[in-house]
Amino acid sequence: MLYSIRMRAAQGASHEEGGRHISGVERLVKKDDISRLVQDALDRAFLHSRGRADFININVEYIDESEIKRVPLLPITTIEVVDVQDGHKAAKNILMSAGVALKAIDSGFELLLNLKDSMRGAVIICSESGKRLDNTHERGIRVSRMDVDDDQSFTDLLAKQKLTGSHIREAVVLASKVVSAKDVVAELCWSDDPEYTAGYVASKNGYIRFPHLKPYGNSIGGRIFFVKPASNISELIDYLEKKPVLINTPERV
Ligand code: WAQ
Ligand code: MG
Repeated sequence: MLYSIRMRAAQGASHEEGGRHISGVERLVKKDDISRLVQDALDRAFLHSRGRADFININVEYIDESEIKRVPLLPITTIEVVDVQDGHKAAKNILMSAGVALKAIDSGFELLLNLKDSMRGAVIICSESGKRLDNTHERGIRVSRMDVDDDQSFTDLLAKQKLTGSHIREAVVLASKVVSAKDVVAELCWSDDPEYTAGYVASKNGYIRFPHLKPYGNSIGGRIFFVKPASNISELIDYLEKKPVLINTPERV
């Protein structure tokens, strides 16, 4: 039996009342793990580098096993870049090779670089025209109800590539769900944690990370989902927010 745990923390007011987004958690876990992971989520909300959380919303919800979809974990590659400028250039090239038009790449970067503060969710953009297609304004789409099928084999797989920490774990899980949606062409992301400068481009080709997509100390991050023209946006949002998805790590060799 699995349960979805979702946490979102805000400062100044609740998210609904315009509070500043601090942090969030999305997990699918066994019943025995709920109390430990709810505690972890609370600790994260209270100890976050983006600031003090005043409003914490934690939601625990039963998931019907028959609803769960399984999708493969994306393979991970790191492209070494020397600085943010180099990182942006490399990320743009990868987006282009994933099939995103230059116009759309430019509007995705422009949108993220002009944010006044981080949103709590992602923006959907047409991969050809670059037009924003969701109408969630400053809220964004929050991808929820996903996790890895087997924590230990995921940890082992990451350790083999000398990758550790919660940022990458959560990002690879989220990206694996996002690119499993049929209308998604690619995702662009960088962290909103001031000390975390890495970001990635994900597509059906894999999860490609860049150590520098944002200057150190900057707490504005975000996510763009580039989708096919004529995508069914409400169906896509429903899949990303609601569909429970477990990410399968590859068989051990
Ligand atoms: N659904 C949609 N958008 C989200 C979600 C979600 N569940 N969680 C976060 N976001 C958006 C939101 O706008 C955040 O401000 C932004 O993404 C960044 O979120 O080393 O840490 O959780 O390979 O800060 C990527 C590189 C780290 C990891 C990403 O994102 C690596 C990261 P953060
Ligand atoms: Mg963050």
